[in-house]
Amino acid sequence: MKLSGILCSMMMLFLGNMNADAQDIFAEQREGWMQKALGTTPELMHETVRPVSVVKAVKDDAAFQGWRYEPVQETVEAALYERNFKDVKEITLDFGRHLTGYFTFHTKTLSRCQDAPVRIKFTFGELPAEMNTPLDPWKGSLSRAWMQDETVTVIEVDKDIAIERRMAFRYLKIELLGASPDFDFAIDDVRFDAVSSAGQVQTQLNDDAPEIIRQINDVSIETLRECMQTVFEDGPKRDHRLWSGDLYLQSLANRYSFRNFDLVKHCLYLFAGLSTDDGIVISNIFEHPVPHPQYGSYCLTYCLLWNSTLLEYLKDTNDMETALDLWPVARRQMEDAISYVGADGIFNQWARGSFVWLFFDWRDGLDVNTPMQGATIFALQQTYELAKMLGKEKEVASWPSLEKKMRSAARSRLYDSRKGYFVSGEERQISICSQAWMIKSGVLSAKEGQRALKTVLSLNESEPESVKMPGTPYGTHYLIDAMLTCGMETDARDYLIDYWGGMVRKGADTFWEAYDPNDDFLSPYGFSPVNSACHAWSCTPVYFIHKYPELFQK
Ligand code: RAM
Repeated sequence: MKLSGILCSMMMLFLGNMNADAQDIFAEQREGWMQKALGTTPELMHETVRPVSVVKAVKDDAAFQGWRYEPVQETVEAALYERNFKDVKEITLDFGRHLTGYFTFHTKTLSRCQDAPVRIKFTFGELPAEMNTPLDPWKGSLSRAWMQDETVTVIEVDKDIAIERRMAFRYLKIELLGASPDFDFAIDDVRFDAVSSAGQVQTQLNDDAPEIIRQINDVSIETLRECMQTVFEDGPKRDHRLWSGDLYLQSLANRYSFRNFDLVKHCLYLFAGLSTDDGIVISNIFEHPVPHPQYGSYCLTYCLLWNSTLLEYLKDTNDMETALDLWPVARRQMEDAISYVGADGIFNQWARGSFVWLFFDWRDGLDVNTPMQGATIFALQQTYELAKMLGKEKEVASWPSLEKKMRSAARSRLYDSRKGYFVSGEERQISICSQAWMIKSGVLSAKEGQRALKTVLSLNESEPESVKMPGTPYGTHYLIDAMLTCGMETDARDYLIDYWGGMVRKGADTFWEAYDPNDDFLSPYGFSPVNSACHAWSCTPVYFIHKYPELFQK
């Protein structure tokens, strides 16, 4: 049996264990999908990278999260490789850019003879503050183990030692925890095997593109490159896995950068192969030890974005064979969403009596009822468009009238026509998210959309407490998208430059998972060091900049 066959059988065992009695609606297709997923696993490209400088941490209130690094004069050779590490004790190296991969170092005896092991602590980090904030006692709501500090006991010097765990970082702190008084040694030949499947960028900016746009474009590309591993990962530091909502945005950014559509295909097939017995695409997937979903992570917004990813993939590649093969999965996601829509044409999160996760942004307290009405309408349009491209519209003939009904229900039940914006939930919450998804789904005309966004954004200026703004580049992506959809081109450009450019000005060389210009320490997980500073869903400026060259590149 080939390796892929063995993996496939192991995977079937995993899935089989999940729900032994349920009937698997995709039983006949599943193995074929999984084979196609495994058959499109990309090769990683390797590059050996060495540190470019020694740096010292500076506490600075003006710097992002209060810390920055300054290079010191001495070279890495002089400061580390040629010096007794018992004198060095602690050093921080800058590798010059964000890297993902595997670390190796060498130690050498300088005098006398090793008579005891040596203990060294290595701390890898993406951001200066992450490197300089005490981690313990741990305050985060996610695992402490995401932090990249490792202690190595060197039993034998004069050898290469590799740290097995994959790291994502720019800075590396090395500290001596214990050594013998009876011999001297140095750490030398510190190196990093950087990996990515992205390859070469296939697009270029106009020569006269403004400098800030060039910088934002470059940082977007670096972010995506680092997240392109054997799947489109959400973040190489955290969570190391494939999320379908992130995949949608990555596939758009990929179109205008690496154009690596095989990786999109690989990911689409993984989701299909690992769907539940009743055909639901699970929100996220781990690759190791064998591909498996995060069981139970049912996020309907992400199921629907899988459909949009398939549609975009088809438009990018004309690969009808794949799209036809995966069409039943797309139809199933849509049918599942439709089961939440009441006779009144309103999406009801509790229609089935059990919890369904509807993710739009990590902003605390965001009401998702109205955004979900918009997202469902948008998904109906997108999945119907896919059906038409595949000649399958007869199978879904009832969708256009449902879409119409949902649009008019949205207007009559959720829109405050006097104030000119959408509200959400019993508390009539005002959010960017509600306006963005109602504009994306075409429920508001361009003129109405402009009024809604302008009113809500100006409310945010005068009474910030009354408006839920996105707290991540993910939610902000849909705001820019909505602005462009309803003809607010200049606002979209200014907002993008202000928001993503704000990260660049604060030193980002990859874009961050969470960002609020007014709160450097915002974290969905209760502690900012565990945020991912190179995050897939933040890479979409490259998409906007290239899709609208007249607007962004002049
Ligand atoms: C986090 C990750 C990921 C996102 C989910 C919803 O765990 O940041 O990117 O898609 O949340």
